[in-house]
Amino acid sequence: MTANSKTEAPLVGVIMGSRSDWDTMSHAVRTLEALGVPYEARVVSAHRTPDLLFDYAEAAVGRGLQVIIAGAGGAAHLPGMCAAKTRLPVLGVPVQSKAFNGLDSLLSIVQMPAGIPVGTLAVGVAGATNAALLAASMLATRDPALAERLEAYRSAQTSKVLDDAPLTLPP
Ligand code: RP5
Repeated sequence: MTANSKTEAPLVGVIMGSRSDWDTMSHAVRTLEALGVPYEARVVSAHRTPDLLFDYAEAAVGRGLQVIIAGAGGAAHLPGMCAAKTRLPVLGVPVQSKAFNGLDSLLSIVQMPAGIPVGTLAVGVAGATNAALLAASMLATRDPALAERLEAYRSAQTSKVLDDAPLTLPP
């Protein structure tokens, strides 16, 4: 791994509505670290800190961010409101909620009106992981070294599946 995802200027902003989203969103960060993608991670709430959200989204381009990953649960307005305030691609991660298992989060994020897109991922850990992989894919179109690391990551994943012992019936 040549890139240092912790010390270089962040290219991906990972934001989440609450600290309670970290169990899910940490998987996005873990994946960005595995790929050597510089990132920052912050709690920014659409409802509880709306002015901070607007400031963050408005400053994102000028600060050099290239993709924003936004995770939230329940009435999950964070990704959509963030997308409304920046031209950067916003990837939305629906966090699994207690009340409706994340269906509320998913519908809040995916049903954007035409004109302001949010790339919506799966509910929960799979969505957080894939948001990071998608962000890396976007950045890799202009970063050959990252493209190589991404291909190595995918090859390792393929090998792991192929190398797993064959399934056998329990005794
Ligand atoms: C949303 O409300 C957050 O994204 C979180 O998923 C949910 C619950 O937040 P807490 O009450 O746990 O802080 O804004």
